[in-house]
Amino acid sequence: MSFLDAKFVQGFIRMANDGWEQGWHERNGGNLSYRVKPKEVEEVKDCMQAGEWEPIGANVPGLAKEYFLVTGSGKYFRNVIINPEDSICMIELDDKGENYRIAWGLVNGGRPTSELPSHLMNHEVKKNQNEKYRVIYHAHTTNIIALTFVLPLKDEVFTRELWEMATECPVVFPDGIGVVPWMVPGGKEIAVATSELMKKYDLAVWAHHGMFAAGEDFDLTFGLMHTAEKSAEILVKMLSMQSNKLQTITPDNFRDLARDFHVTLPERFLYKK
Ligand code: 2HA
Ligand code: ZN
Repeated sequence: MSFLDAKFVQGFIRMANDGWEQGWHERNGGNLSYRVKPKEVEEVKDCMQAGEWEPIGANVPGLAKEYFLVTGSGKYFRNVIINPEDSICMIELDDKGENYRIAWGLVNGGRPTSELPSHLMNHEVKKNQNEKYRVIYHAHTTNIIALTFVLPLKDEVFTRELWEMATECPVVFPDGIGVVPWMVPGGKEIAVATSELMKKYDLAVWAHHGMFAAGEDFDLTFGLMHTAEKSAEILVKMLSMQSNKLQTITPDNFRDLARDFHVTLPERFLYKK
């Protein structure tokens, strides 16, 4: 089978293009990675080659010898659908989880996403918790970014405010959402901070920058990003109309919802305002 015909590659390309169409990927903004299943690696093994080993910039022994499909550093989400072999690549990790090499793609040169340390450290945390987690997605979600200028940068506040703006939110992300204060992107420090939050949540806000989402497949991960960003859009609209709510979903409403939808909503998010 040709590499681009593989179902996981098609799913990756579609998700990248969906993100572009949402307006979350100006220029080379954002990045996406997928931890490839062994049987999927097998499907495309005839298309692969072995590039030079390069350092990851983080140690991820829990991901040793795994393969990832990732967007390229400096590449545009806008171009993924028309020129995937130039925009994305498949990488293989070494047996220590310290180096990677390119097995397919980036035909005109380049490197995997500048946020590779964050992606891989998040993958390692999620894989340890649940083998089914395979997707890490970083997007420059406009309304979430806007809110990081006006809301306190606290997990409790972002979680509660986003939950209140759309009834589906506490069902879609019952564990809540974490917030990383502003940090220099691309390095190990922000990767460590994000992966710490990923131990508790599937979503992390990067103040004044964007969001990271983790999930089991492309639909769930895109849907999670989309749901949180849509809720942020409603909050931005509401705050633009007037700064106080006339009515809202109350802590007791959330408790009733939790019971009927069989989700556990931590009480620390249901604080009295
Ligand atoms: O340019 O989004 O965080 C890619 C990024 C860096
Ligand atoms: Zn970014």
